[in-house]
Amino acid sequence: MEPASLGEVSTPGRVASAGEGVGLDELALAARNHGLPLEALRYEVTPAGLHYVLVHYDIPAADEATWQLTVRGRVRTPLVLDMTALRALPAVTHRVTMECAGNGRARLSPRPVSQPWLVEAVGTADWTGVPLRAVLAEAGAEPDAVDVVFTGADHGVERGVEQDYQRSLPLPLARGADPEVLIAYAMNGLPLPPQHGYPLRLVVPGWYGMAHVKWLRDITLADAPFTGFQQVAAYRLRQTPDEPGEPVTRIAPRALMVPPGFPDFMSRTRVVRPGPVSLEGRAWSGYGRVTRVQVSADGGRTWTEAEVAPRERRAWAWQAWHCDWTATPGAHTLIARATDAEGHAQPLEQPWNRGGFANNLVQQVPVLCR
Ligand SMILES: Nc1nc2c(c(=O)[nH]1)N[C@H]1C(S)=C(S)[C@@H](COP(=O)(O)O)O[C@H]1N2
Ligand SMILES: [Mo]
Repeated sequence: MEPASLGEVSTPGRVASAGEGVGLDELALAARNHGLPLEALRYEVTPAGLHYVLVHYDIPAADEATWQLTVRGRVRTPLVLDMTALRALPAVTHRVTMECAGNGRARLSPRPVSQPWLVEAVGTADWTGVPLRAVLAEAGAEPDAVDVVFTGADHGVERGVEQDYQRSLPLPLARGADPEVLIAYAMNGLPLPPQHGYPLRLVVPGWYGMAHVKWLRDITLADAPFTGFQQVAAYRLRQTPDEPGEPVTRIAPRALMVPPGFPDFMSRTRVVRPGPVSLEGRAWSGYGRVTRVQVSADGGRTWTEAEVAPRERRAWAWQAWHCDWTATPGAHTLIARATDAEGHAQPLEQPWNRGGFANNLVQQVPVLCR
């Protein structure tokens, strides 16, 4: 469980000094990894090309004709599955909202230096594939298996540690039915696009993006908790570099608004006309249903309850919301705030940690009415 067992010592992530702007290294990441254009919140299912993308290393070369998924480790029957074998198994489709754990990072102060997301690292897709539990049942877990390690075909160096992208899930979650983890080969009814994991990826409904391993090539059952880089060095909530920290897991609640009116090119400030404005958006939480979305037009002094669409049981997609606002001439800041069935609500002050994870500060939308 010690980060030292990585075999290679990782250097801590960097935190920007006071007043230091986003650097060219961060711009290079931001130019490769794109967010959801917020006006695309209009779509219940995000068109694949508008879904956010986050790739740590390179998109690997992949060919579904020769792709193999191995299942090994603490199993009774090791498996080698090609795409034909996987497609022959009963398929299911789940609509899942996925969000990067670093969403919101760029607004933190001091800023953790990494992919500088504002609020747009989210998307919802219909993922089709085979339930992970069906494949695990076919392989048969040995009684001492506790953790399931997923390996992608991409390879790189991160904070000094050379690695394949790997993450694990505890066995009970991996073979659970709610959420049902998928080995997905289709997104919105078509083969996965290269950037989203072609030809195979994991989908872990309700969990932040890092768990959804793309370009999935191996599943290994282990008799001890996995201590790889992405599990114990990255994706931990820490205040200092040397504490072990808590693991990043499920998605904290968030509401986002379809930007009203039209934008100013550089500032993105919204311009609306005086009179009634219909505000709408989406809200989600990895802890269950969103029960409440509130909107403020006066910086959080007074709140209006938005109408929130219901969510099906065992569904892991965002819910639509809307409310009406009467715009008066002048500058305004609109704020949207979600609360879920477990009572988690978006904070009005942002939670800081060294990785800049799970910052679900309420969204603030500057609007000029004229
Ligand atoms: N193999 C592999 N899987 C990966 C990643 C990666 O870099 N390599 N990035 C993870 C992270 S941090 C996120 S947020 C999601 C992003 O998925 P998307 O690009 O399909 O939106 O993929 C996850 N799965
Ligand atoms: Mo991410």
